Amino acid sequence: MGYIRNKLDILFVLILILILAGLPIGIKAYDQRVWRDEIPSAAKKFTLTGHTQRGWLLGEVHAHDIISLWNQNKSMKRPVIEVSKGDLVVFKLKSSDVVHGFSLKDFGVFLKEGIQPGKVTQVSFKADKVGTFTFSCNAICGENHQNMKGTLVVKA
Ligand SMILES: [Cu+2]
Repeated sequence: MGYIRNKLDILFVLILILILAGLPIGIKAYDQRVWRDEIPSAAKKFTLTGHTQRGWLLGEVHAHDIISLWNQNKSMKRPVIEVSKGDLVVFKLKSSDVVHGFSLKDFGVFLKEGIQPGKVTQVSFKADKVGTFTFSCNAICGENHQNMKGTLVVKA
């Protein structure tokens, strides 16, 4: 009987190892599938990181960047993003400090919930009209909140 028990124990451990090893692989596969389903590869993707002193920063911002950003002059940046008419545009929105918001009313984008630090909020829309449009932060985030803006240019 003791012999069978040991065999069952080994089996149990093997199953446990399989689950532990398989879980991350499964999660990764699931993420990739969701990602692929949601965003066609032809979409124009941009990452915007909100910063209370510097406004919208194009791209990822890392911890060491934030420290140097605080030490630089406090002028707000206003990024300009260019796309073409008909593009599917995806913004990955992040925050480097406090809760920010995002609004691009010309394309019906208006976040009701804020962009939490450490999380990614994604918005997408079809750039179906030509022109120059302004996006902004729609969550009161500090003294420079009103200046936290950027420009989207949709070319013909
Ligand atoms: Cu903000």
